[in-house]
Amino acid sequence: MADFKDKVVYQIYTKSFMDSNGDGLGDIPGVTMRLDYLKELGVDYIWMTPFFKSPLNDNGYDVADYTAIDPVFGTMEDVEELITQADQRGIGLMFDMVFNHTSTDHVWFQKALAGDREYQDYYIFRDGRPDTPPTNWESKFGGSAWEYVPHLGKWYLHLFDVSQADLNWDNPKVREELKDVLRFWKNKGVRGFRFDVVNLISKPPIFENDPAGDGRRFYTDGPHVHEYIHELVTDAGIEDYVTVGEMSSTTLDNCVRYSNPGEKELSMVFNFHHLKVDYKDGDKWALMPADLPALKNLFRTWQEGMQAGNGWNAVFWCNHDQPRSVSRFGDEQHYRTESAKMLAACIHLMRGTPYIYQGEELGMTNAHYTSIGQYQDVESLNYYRILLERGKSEAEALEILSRRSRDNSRTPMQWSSDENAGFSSAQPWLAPPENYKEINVRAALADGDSVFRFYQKLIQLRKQLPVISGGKIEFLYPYEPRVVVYRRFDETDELFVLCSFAGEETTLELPERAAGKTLLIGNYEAAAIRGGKITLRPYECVVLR
Ligand code: TEU
Repeated sequence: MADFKDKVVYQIYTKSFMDSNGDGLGDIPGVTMRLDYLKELGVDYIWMTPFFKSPLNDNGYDVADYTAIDPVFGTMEDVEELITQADQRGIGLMFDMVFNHTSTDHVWFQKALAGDREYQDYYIFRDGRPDTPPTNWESKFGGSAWEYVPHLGKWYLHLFDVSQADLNWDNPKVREELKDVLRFWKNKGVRGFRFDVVNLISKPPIFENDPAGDGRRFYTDGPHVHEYIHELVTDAGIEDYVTVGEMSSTTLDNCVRYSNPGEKELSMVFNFHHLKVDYKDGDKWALMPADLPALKNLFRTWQEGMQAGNGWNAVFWCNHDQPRSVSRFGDEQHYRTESAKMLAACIHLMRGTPYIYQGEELGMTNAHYTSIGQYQDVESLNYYRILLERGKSEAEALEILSRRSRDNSRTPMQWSSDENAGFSSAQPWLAPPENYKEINVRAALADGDSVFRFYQKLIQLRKQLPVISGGKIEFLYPYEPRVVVYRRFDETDELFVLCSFAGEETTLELPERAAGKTLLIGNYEAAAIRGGKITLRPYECVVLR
């Protein structure tokens, strides 16, 4: 079994990491060019977002051929070279498998459209009239989750974009096809897999309207999901690989099952509940300040719950679908580096495998776009239109996008203060924020106290102290609203982690057992401990040992 508990994964959004051929788009040789940087950071795996053949309506999450490389990103030889070069640096590649749906450009779907009944059963088609979709389910990108095909007299299901048709996992031929995809990449030397929205693959036997919601309660963590994941992993022979499932709107009980080693499903899971504490009434596109007590409670529930069930969390703040964490949960204006470091310590010392999203190790910020023309993301463009239809003004809709758009984390990696942030010799497909002149890799490597150096230390600590990767966790001070406090412990070691999410000083009683312990790592000079109390400065993190 590949060990992953003391490992750290770095996520690369391939389209925005490094452009090697001057077309303004990130590519595979660009990643190979930057491997020494990732080696210096100290990461063990690189998760690359999809670069397979795709029309790129959803930037590669609309796959038209799972075992072919889209020319925009490079060639199969480039992929083989990357795998070799990464391996020489002790870094494993984790590829992103989008198995809930394919692009409607996929040959399977094209055959289905041409009337081939065998391939129609690869997808979820339902006979119907053009004015009545089979259910009232909604796409996660807005609008109906069904699209009518007049010449077939049928609807097909798409939980995401209309160009992303959901696969029929109840069809054993589909499952066999996808096992072959895993075997193909396994034989190429890939050492890990991320499974995109894998908890949506099992649809209910009967499709019915959802009078109270968008239909997700019918297909999320569906009836055969555990059986199908177990079958996929064991038949493809990847039970010993590092695997992570993206679990949309899931439950703790299911995530224990998905990641408990006895189930032989996945190594670990992403859940997103902690990234919805600033969704007003659960609506991503309705703004409200982050509910910090709710955040603390979610951390405690999931960390202690997964521990109790012997499950395993992927711990993260950001990815290619989320706004930048320092802009969302920190204070990028007044305490950017302090809050970036605090956010890092908060999750890197928890029980789980940490994921660093490209640029997070620099404290990169949201895009700060001011016009709709700057946005590219299909979900954001759909919701801009929907927000206007709901009566929001253009200014209100742009304010919401500036806080919630997935483009916030998809701006080019900021390598230097050179033109285009050193990402490309051409105009990048998405504009970097102006702050790339100050926030970039070259500056970070030259600064011994940079956010980058802080991440390096956290990664080193994970390798040095078994209590971090293998110790137990207990959350403390549940009623302290703005400071996350937890204890990590095993038979021989004990850490206390205190992370303030407040923009001003906060003082609290030091945990009794922490008395006499010394500062292991922090983002201010020294911890202000006096008379059994600790005063935390704005966004201060203190780790005592
Ligand atoms: O994301 C699943 C998903 O629901 C995301 O779209 C995200 O949670 C949502 O945008 C938040 O509002 C996966 C991929 O990570 C995402 O990039 C893809 O667009 C999506 O699946 C479809 O493949």
